[in-house]
Amino acid sequence: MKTVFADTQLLHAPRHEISDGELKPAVEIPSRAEFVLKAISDRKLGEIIAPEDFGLAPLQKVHDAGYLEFLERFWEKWQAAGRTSEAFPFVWPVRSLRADPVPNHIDGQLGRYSMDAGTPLGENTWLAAKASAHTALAAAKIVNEGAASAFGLCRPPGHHAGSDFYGGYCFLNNAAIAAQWLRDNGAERVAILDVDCHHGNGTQSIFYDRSDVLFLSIHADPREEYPYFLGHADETGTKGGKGYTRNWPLALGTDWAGYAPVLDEACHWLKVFNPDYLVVSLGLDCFENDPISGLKFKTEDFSKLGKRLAQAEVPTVFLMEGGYAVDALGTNCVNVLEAFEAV
Ligand code: OKP
Ligand code: ZN
Repeated sequence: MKTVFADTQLLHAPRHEISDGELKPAVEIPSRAEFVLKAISDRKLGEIIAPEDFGLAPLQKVHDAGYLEFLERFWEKWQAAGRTSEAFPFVWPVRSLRADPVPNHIDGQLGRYSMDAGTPLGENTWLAAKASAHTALAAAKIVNEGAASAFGLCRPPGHHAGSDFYGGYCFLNNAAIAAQWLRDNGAERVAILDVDCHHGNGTQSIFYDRSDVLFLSIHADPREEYPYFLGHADETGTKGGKGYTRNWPLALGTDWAGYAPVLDEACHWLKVFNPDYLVVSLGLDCFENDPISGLKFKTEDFSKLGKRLAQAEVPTVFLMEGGYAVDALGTNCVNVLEAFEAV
């Protein structure tokens, strides 16, 4: 299986995040990608290639123009305001407050275009996020050209980012951008299966009223786990998209034995939908030793996941999302990909 990765993705190197009432060391860090790259070459998964430049058009099909401009201009405005460190928002247009007009002040813009204070935005975030999206697009293109699968080593991740907001370490929704690009390049139906431990709220919201992109997500119950405000079982789509979103919130502590039947159910709906392509939002944070998540996969369970996904027999684009147990990240990731190819 080919892997796509751009060195530019390493330039987003956050120092801290706001967590547990403290400024703690950031966990979504460049070494995540480096550990995965090492496992890919150690285990000879296949060639690692850099993405071509897809420009902004495929990003603009998913994201709000004002939001993209905010990301692109952020650092310049931040510096003009005399700030030198990475940024965190601290005020949001919740309920009774107005999201529009978009404020002129950079502190107002940070709140208008974000969902949490746990996602540092820095000097090179835009460049790295854009490269991560281009990595997703290049992986989609490989599969669109006839390969059975490809892996986009996306980092920063994407599934929490909505059309006009960032959060959960995500800035551009790589999976949504790839799915939309496949739709625009010949596919009639694209399915997205999100197996990250956290609900992919951004991806869900982008496709919530559409029937051409199926969104399936298995994750820790949002009553107990980030992102807390989306991902419940009764969210199934709206308008023409009714029935084209499905969520399986799981109890904290769920292991492979509890997960496997749910995955079978998701694969059943995948089969019913009969997509041209499958995009897997591949979070590796269901791992039992992950520092920030509540599910209990063992290392060998990631191989079972890869094997089960292969049985769907759909051309598949894997895009990395979360996973923060860095020393095990490469092994767990390649376990999925290698088992998928072995079927
Ligand atoms: C992103 B992805 C823990 C803070 C957790 C947010 C988690 C974002 C997960 N004290 N902050 O889905 O892996
Ligand atoms: Zn996650």
